[in-house]
Amino acid sequence: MTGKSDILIYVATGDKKNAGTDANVTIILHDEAGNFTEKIVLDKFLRNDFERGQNDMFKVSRSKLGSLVGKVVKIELWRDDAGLASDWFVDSIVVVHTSTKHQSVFPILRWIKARFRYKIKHFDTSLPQFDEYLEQREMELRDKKKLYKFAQKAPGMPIQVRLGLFCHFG
Ligand SMILES: [Ca+2]
Ligand SMILES: [Ca+2]
Repeated sequence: MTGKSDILIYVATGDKKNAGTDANVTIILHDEAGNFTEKIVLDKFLRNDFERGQNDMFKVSRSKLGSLVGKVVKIELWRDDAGLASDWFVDSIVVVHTSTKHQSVFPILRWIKARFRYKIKHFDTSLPQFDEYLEQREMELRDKKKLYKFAQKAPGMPIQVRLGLFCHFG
């Protein structure tokens, strides 16, 4: 238990083409006892958040923490499709309790689609056969298949380049 304290959320957007977004991003934090926060909209006044290669920090006040008391072990994350090229590649999200300095690191390393609620566990270490987020995994698999079909049709591309397309979804 870490008690009630302010929380800082650090969001690192990937440093690759079109990684940045102007979409509206919302997050819910869960602790190990199953408590969770309100919906927290990640938006810093007068700042262009979530640009390519950028690290954005958001302070969450105690009033928004809902029932959350312990260490954050799971996050739910989603976005809308506001703005041009709203596709968003997230490298990582780190949640820090300001009182204890406890950090929870969530490596994301994937494209976040519009209006899908991603559930990501601390270090996302679950094995595929025990994955409780089957829908999410299936969606990512479908994307890979689509991409594979596209890659097969792309004429004159060396095989290494075609396989390289998969890296985004790794
Ligand atoms: Ca983008
Ligand atoms: Ca932006």
